[in-house]
Amino acid sequence: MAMDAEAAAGQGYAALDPDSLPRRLGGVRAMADRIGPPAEWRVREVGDGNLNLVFIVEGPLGSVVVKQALPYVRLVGDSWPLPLYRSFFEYHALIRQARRDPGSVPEVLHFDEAQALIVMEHIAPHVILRRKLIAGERVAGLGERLGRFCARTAFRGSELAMPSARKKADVALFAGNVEIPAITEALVFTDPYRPAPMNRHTEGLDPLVGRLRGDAELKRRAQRMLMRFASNTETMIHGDLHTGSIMATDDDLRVIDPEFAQYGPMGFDIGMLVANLLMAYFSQPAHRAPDPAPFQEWILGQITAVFDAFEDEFRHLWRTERGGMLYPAALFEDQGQDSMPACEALLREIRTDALTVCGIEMHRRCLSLAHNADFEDIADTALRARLEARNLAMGAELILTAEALPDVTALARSHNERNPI
Ligand code: SR1
Ligand code: MG
Repeated sequence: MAMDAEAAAGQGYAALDPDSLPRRLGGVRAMADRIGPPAEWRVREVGDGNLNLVFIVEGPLGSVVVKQALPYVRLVGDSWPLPLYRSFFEYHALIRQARRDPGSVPEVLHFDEAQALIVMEHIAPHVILRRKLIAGERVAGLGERLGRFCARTAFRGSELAMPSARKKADVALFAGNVEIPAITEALVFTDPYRPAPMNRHTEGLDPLVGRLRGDAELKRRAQRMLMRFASNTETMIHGDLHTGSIMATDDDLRVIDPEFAQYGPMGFDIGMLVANLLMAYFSQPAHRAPDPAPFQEWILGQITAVFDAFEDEFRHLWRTERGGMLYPAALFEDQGQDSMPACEALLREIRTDALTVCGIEMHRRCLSLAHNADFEDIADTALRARLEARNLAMGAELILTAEALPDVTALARSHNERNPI
């Protein structure tokens, strides 16, 4: 069981800094073995996320990353306390993801629960995918690799594949992660649709924001999705799979930062991922002028690949690894019946959830607390508002039409031509 922040404080939790790190972690065998003697370590703090400290530690033999949770939200400050135990869940999520999709996440070298820190493989020369997309850099096989990751983690973390007792024990373990999902429950699903204290949006968007908040059907659907997010434990989800949670080179990638992991709906991760690819798409006119179209089309191709790879891999796992209590062969193949229509029906439900989550994530990144650099880096606020408005309008259409499974890329092209403000 994860210890809470107070218990950890009782065991001497203290935030690291570049000076104290070699002294305090010098005795960690896994680090010295990997990078060499502590006396020769060089330490840089590189965290630019919303929550944690992240250090790159280099020695004569190599480098590692040390990620340490802070007892508050870094983005906001110590007025918003946050349990250190998120590091425990990140550790448990990383080792599960490594089993369910080998090679997809950094290798964990050491975990210290009381210090809320994980020492892991330094993924280099990879950079944060969001930065590559803003810079117009392609990643070969991006959508296919991420679609497969989502399918493997979704399928193998569910009772389609896992023994029921083990899955239920895991659900119980992750149910201890309360405050972190609460961030998503508020910032993602609820705050965009009300004037919450920490919200902000670009000047010029008021009329559109008013229309979204005035749409009771839209809010009903967002709340229905929240109910499924909070109570449907289909599989272990990453929980925060945006383009800042992926590190990439031109032909390789790793998924990082699963501290928001919980058991939840299978469509959640692909929905959030596709939303962030769409925000990269809609922001391109500001980053790639005068001709954003070629890179925008490449992004849309990756979105198609995410869905295709997810569904192809899911079908493959359905045929080859369906050993859990759900949809057993005893009910289908053993009685001479094809189970693939059941698989296709499930995939349609997953896609409906994904499209709904996608629309909600497109809203929260422009209206709630944590915005995306894709739009935030646009200094011209009139241009930013115009591009964010396209994104907001498409998000609303996705939420309202998800059950009809609209063609995401056609919808994106169409909204890219409109000016809703
Ligand atoms: C207060 S945390 C804000 C956001 O940062 C994380 O990466 C999650 O996306 C969260 O919603
Ligand atoms: Mg993160």
